[in-house]
Amino acid sequence: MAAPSRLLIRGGRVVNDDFSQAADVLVEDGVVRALGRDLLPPGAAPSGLRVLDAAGKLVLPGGIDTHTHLQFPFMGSRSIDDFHQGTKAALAGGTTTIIDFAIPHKGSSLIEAFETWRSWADPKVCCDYSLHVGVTWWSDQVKEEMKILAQDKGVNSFKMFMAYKDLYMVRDVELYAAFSWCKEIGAIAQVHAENGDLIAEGAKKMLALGITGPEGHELCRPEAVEAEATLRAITIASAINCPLYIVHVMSKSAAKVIADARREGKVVYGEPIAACLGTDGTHYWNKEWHHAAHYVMGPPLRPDPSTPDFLMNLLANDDLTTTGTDNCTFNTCQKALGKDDFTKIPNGVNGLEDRMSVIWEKGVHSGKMDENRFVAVTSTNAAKIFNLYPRKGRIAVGSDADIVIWDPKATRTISAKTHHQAVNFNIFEGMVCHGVPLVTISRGKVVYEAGVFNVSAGDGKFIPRKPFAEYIYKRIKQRDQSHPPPILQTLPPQFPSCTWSSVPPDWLTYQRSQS
Ligand code: DUC
Ligand code: ZN
Ligand code: ZN
Repeated sequence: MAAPSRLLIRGGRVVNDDFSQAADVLVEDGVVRALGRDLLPPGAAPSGLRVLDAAGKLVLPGGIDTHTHLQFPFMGSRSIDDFHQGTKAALAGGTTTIIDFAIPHKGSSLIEAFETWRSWADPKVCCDYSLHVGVTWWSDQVKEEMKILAQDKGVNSFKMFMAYKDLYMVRDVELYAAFSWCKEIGAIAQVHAENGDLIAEGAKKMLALGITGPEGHELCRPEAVEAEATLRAITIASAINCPLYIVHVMSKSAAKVIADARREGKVVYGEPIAACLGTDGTHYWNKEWHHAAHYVMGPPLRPDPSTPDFLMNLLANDDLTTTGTDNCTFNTCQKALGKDDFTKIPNGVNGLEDRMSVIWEKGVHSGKMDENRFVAVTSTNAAKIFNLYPRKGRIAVGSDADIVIWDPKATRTISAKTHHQAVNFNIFEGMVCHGVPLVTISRGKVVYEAGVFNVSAGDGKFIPRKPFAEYIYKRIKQRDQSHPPPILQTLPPQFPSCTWSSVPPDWLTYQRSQS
């Protein structure tokens, strides 16, 4: 990337998650150098300083998409948006950081998967990126590699699948081991929460009934399948006081489980995605097969049309915390692998380019959340959970100059004909969104402006993340000191004023030997 120029973003309203202020922003060498009113005295700008007029506009931290799968080899295909086109499209939509997933096959090395994903992404990315790593099997090798990834490779989040039986799915005992180890090494455990056994049985049943189309995908994995796994994961995590992050919360039932757990004080975070906030699963019944197939993802979008509004309300009220996209796009010809059998339709939808606008339209323009909450759910909360804060997710002196000049009044109509992603379909087709990114700045460089890109493959950087993010681990550590894990809290009546640590371990054995 060419040396970042000096920029002055003048006259805008700078919006962070906690407050907004009228301020100029001075950017130098890729970071924010100064923030305040009238940073440039009247008169000509000094040479080497570019002034961007933001009068009447919002100046926001660049978006962080917590969940993408670019060029992901999956279900006999490879997602069509690669690290180049996908991240370029992200910038056009106001997203300046993505977190993708390196996912090893069962029995394979996590570190090799991580290095493979890096070799795909590093030469291609146009925006900054980081990697979560999948834990698809369990062994001493996996444990050791997780530790190396957390300590030396900048990975502080590991995802376990409760679905995709025989491919990625792990069992409860493996979840327990992986969660415990995540806590030990200071990572956050993530889960794809769906009951994989029930899905496998449900799919057989649908096919036996002759239901082979995309609607079978939802019918074989209804809401309860997601809600049950969500509750199970939370129960396992809270037995060991491990922080937990539920990716792609797609249903009202699963979101309620998370909201209840948070109200009980559990350290759990829920991530709805652009797709479930902006559209719904009624499309699975569309009479055009290809249309319906383009909405197939796991977990599915829900046919209950009140779902997007419901999830947005929970997001606005902090029952849900971050937003991603699960962007994993397949062209119509790739989706056609499942023409005669919905279980073979490659799972995945778009969202990377449109997430910010969809959330502005359905969240802020609708009046459910204000501009500060918008920033919280599109960047700041993710930066805090994944330990990127305040480098990312905030406009403050010293932060990376990842900034979007946002026009809250302008509108744009989403369409596959005009989007910048590779995929030939857009699940938000025709949606008119208020909230348009006019200028996107990535580490101090204007990379997208008025529809024109100024960025090359490889300009983005891998951003390592350290373990033990304070935002999540302060509470965890304190709880470990003050209480035993909840599963151990019910003490025998003989010890009304004891803690478990003061009960002799052989007490019960002794009592039984006496009776
Ligand atoms: N769900 C999808 O729809 N695609 C990729 C992986 C996943 O869990
Ligand atoms: Zn998933
Ligand atoms: Zn995913």
